[in-house]
Amino acid sequence: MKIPHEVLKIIEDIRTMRVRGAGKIARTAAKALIIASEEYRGTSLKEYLTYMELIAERLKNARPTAVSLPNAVNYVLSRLKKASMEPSSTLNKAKFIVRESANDFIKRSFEAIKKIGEIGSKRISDGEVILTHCNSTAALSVIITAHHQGKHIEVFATETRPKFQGHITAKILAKEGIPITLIPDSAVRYFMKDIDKVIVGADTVTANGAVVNKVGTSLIALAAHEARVRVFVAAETYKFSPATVLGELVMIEERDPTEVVPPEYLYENSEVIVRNPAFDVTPPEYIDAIITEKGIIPPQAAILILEEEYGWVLKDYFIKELNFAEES
Ligand code: RUB
Repeated sequence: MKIPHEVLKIIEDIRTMRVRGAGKIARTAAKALIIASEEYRGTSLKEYLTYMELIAERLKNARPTAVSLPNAVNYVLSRLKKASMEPSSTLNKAKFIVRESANDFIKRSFEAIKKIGEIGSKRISDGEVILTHCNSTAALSVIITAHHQGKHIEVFATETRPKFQGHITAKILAKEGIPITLIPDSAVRYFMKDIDKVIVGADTVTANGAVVNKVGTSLIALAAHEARVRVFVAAETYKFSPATVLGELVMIEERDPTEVVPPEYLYENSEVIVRNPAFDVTPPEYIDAIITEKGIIPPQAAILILEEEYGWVLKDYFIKELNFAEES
């Protein structure tokens, strides 16, 4: 079965980071499922389901760390599978379910970001200086909402090597009229004395409340902890990872070394190993609160969000594990 060109392009855009940021990756994957579904030209529901599962797998493997990606894909696929098990199911109905649930995911995602802005901005006081890392739509929603409420805030943004997503953040905030200072990542501890709060986004939140976000986040949290500066994470509930409830680890993406040094450097210094992890893990002890669209929670309460949002998925996991244990 052929994967449509447009869907292959989306997978490539996610892999090469033309589409980036956990939320946008998730929404784009949902959109790709709609395109794939509409492009299916066959007449067999069974074949269509196999085709959609193949596309879902390819999308999920485009980048490994942000759980928002498999969560978005599973949101659509689980609804598709459930509907297609009904005796009255048809290919047209199945296509309708994909379109409806993918659009529903995208709509909920935007609503969550807005709500996070409303909830999180209440934690920002007039006159505060905020530090942010990388480029997170959820974290920016908090900052920009506080600014729109008339609070006079100032922001420090890290450059975020090696891909410089901090430059995007600085540009967005400057356009909003928020005083913004761009600093090298390595200057975070130097400036921490001037910071009132750290606000970052998340790619994945684990069951024990650890936050996986752009590499460097854990160092910032460490410096903030030392200076008694509070650390807030803005994360929609689809960034919580159900698999981690069973102890599954989050895979940290390592990208090409040529994002860190030019190819000539690698060629001329073949004995030098250059590594480029894209994310790191901040333990819950270094996080004061996670701002979700459902409210603000201490990181240790991540499991409650997982139970509420993914209880049914977890039940499936547990049944599979139980069957496996009985069989072996
Ligand atoms: C982006 C990054 C962001 C989170 C949250 O990494 O780490 O902080 O994805 O972003 P990359 P958002 O640039 O490698 O994708 O709040 O926009 O979902």
